[in-house]
Amino acid sequence: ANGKAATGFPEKISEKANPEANEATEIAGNIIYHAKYSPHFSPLKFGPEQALYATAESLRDRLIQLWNETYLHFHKVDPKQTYYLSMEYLQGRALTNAIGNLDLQGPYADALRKLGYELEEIAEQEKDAALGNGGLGRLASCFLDSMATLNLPAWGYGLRYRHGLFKQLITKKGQEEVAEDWLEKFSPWEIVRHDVVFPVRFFGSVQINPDGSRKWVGGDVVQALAYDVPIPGFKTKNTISLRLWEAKARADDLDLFQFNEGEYELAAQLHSRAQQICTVLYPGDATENGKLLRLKQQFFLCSASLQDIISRFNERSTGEGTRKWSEFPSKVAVQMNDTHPTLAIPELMRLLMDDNGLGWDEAWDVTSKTVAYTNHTVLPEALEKWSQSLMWKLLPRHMEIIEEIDKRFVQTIRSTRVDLEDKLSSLSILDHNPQKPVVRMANLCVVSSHTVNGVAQLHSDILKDELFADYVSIWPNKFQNKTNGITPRRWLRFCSPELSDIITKWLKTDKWITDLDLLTGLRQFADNEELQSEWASAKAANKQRLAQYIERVTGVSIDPNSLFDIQVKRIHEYKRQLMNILGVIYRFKKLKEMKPEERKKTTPRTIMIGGKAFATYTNAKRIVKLVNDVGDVVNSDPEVNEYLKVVFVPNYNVTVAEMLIPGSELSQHISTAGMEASGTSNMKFALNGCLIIGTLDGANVEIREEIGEENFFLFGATADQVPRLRKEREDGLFKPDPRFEEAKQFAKSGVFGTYDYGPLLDSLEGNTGYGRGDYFLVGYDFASYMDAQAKVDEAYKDRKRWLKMSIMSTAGSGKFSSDRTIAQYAKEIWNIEACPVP
Ligand code: NBG
Repeated sequence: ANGKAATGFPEKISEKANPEANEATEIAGNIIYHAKYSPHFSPLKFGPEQALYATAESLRDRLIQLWNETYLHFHKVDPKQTYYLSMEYLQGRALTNAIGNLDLQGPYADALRKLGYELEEIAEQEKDAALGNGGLGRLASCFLDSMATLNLPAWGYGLRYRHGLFKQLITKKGQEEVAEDWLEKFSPWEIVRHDVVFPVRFFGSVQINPDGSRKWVGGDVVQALAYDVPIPGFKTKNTISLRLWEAKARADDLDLFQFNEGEYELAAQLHSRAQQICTVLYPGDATENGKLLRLKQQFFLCSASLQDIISRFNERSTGEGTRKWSEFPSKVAVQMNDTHPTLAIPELMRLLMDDNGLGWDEAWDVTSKTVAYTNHTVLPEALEKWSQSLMWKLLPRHMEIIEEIDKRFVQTIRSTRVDLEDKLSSLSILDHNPQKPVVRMANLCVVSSHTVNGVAQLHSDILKDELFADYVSIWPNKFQNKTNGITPRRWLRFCSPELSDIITKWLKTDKWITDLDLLTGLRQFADNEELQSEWASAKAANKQRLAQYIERVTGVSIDPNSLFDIQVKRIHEYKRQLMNILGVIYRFKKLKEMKPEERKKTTPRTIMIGGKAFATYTNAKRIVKLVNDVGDVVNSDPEVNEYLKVVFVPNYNVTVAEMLIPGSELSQHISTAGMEASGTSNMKFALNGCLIIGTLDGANVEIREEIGEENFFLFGATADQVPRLRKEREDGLFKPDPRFEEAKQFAKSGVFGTYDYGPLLDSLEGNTGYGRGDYFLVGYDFASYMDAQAKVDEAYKDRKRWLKMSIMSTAGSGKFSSDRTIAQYAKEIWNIEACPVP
C-alpha cells in the first residue's frame, strides 16, 4: 500500500479538524484534514509515511487538549508537584502507546482502514525517540507513563538531543556506529513553547557586591527553549509533560559586522557553540573538550529546569503578595535520576541566594528539603567525579557553593562525630588528592538530599551496608529502597495483545492493566489445559512474528519450534554476555561430537543476543564480534544447525524489545552478583511468561521470590561470596571446571575465524598481566551456569511443566509494575497526591 493518491480520499468522509473525534469516520476526517492542511510533504501522495504524520497529528490535537486541561487543573488546585530530572529518556515509538492509552485502538484501526491502511503498517513508520542508553533511560520513560496514569502532578525534564543513541550496524568488523536521526523530518509529538525560554550561563566570574552578596557575571549565555512531549495516562484525562530543553543562541549573538566581512564561521561561533550542547547524547569524554561539553549538558538541564520550576512556583501563588520561600518544599519535589543532574543542588542554592536574596541557612533548608537522589549503580567507574579545575572554569559560583556545603558538612561531623574523623577524607564532597582534585557528585547528592534510594532491595542493602555505610550512621533515616518497575501498558498490553486478551478472558476483567497484582488470579489456572493451550498458541504466534523479523533483519532463518533464548541489554563485562557465548561455544562443540541419533534427543535452541557497546569500550565490542563470528559458523554448519542457531540482533532498542520480549521463552540475566543494580528487562520478560536463567542479583532476587523458586533457573555465586572468590582467583586458588577450559580453548582454536580473541579471553584468566583477573567471575560461575542450562533443556521437553512455569511467571509479576514503584515514590519520598482532572 504505498503511494496512495491524496486525491483518492473517500468522498463520503468529510475532512474536518476535530480534536474530540472518537469514532472512525470522524477520525478519518481529522486525518485527512491534517494530510491536507498541515502538509509536510508534496500534496499528491498519501503514502504510509504521510499517513503516519497525519495520524500522529490527529492524535496530537487530542493530546494538546488534554494537556491544557491538566495544566489548568494543576494550576488551579496548586498541589505539590514532582519534577523528575533525567539526562536520559528512552521513549521509543509513541503512536501505538497514545492510541492505546486514549483507548481509541478500534476506532483508529477502522479509520485507517477506510483510508487504505492497517494501523500496524502505519505504526511501523515511526522512528524511536532514543534519548537514552539503557535501563536508566527506559525506567524514566516507564515512570512518566505511571505518573500520568496515577494522575500524579509530576513532570519529566530532559534534553532534546538532536541525535539520540547511535544506530548500530553489524559489519565484518563488528559493531559500527552511525548517527541516529530521529528528527530527520520532525517529531509530530513535540510542541515547541516559544514563550518558555530561560538564559543559561557558562564560564564568567563571581562579582562581589558592596553589600557582600555575590553574583555570577560574564561568560557565555545561551537560551534554553522548551519543547513539550505530551504523556497521556492510561484511560484518564491526565496528560503530563516531558519537557525537553534545546539550546539556542540569542539573535544578537550573530556578529553582523564580521558576517558582512565574510567571516561566516567567526560571526556565528556563539550559535554553533550553543548548538553543540544538544547535538548528541553522551558525547565522547576522553578529551578535555568532551568532558566540558558533558558538564555543560548537565548544567544546562539543571539550570533551565529549576528556573522553570521557580517561575511556576511564583506564578501559582494565590494573589496575596508573593509566596514565602519556606513553602517551596511543600510545593516542589525534585528527583535526581542518578548523579547526572547533581548540579541542581548548587544551582537551586544560587538561584535562591543570589537572585532571590535568601540567606545561606534559609536557602539550604529549602534546597535540602526539595531534592532527593536515586542511585542506579555501585560500579566505581560510573560514580561521577568532576575535576575541580574544570568546574571552577565552567561554573565558578557553583564551586563556591559546593565548597561551602562541604566545609559546613565537615565542620558538623568534626564537632558531633569524632569517631568519623578518619572517614572524612572519603565522606567529604571535595577530594583534595593533589594529583587529581575532584568533586564527588554522589557525595554531594547524599549530603544534600532528604532521601537517597536504591533501585532493588539487594542494591539498596549494598548502598546502606557498603557504599554509603558511614552516611547511614549519620542519617539513618535518609536511605530507602524503591524496587524498579515497568509499565504493563507498553510491556504487555500493547506489545502482546494476544496474551493480554487471554489474561483478560481468564481473569474476567482487564483491570490488571492498572492493578497488576490481579495477575495472581492466573495461578489457580496454571495447570488448566485449556488455558495452557491458549497460552501456547499466543506464544507460538509471537515466536512466528519474531522469526520473520529475525530473518528480515539478519537473513538467518530460525525454527519457531526451537527454544527461543534471549539476552538483550547493553554489552558490558559485568552483564557477562561472554559467559553466554562461551556456553554456546561449548554446546556447539558437544553437538559436533555427538552422533546424529544423539543430537536428535537434544533440545533445539535459538540463542539471540543483542545490545549496543559503548563506542570506546573495546572488550564490549570484541564480545559483539565474537557473537557474530560464532553465529556465522554455527548457522552454516549443516550437522548442527537444526539444533542450534546463534543470532546477533542488530540495533537493539525499545521497538526491537517490543518484538523480542513477547516471543521469548528463556531470557538470561546473568550478571556477577552485586553488580546489576536492578535490571528491568528481567521484569518485562517475566511478565510476558518468559522463564529466567539468572544469578541472585538486582531485582532477580525479588522476581524469584514472587514467581516461586521452582519457576526460576538459578545459578552462581551470591553477592556476599564475591569478594572472597575474587581473592581466591587472585591468589591462584581457583580450580576451573573442565568445561570452562574446553570452551575457552575451542574459542581460541581459530574455528570462529581469524580475529584475535586472545585479549578478550585472557581477561578471564586469573593471572595475566591483562589486569582484572576475571574480575567478573565468569570462570567461577561457569560450572553452575552450564548445570542450570542443562536443567532448562530438560524442563523444555516437558511441555506441560514449561507452560505452567510460564503462566506462573506472568502470574507472579504484579509487583513489578511501575505503578507500584511510582506510588511508593509519591508516598514515601515526594509526599504528593493524585490530582485527577475532573
Ligand atoms: C542502571 C542499572 C540497572 C538498572 C537501571 C535502572 C545505570 C547507571 N544504572 O541495573 O545498571 O535497572 O539503572 O535503575 O544506568
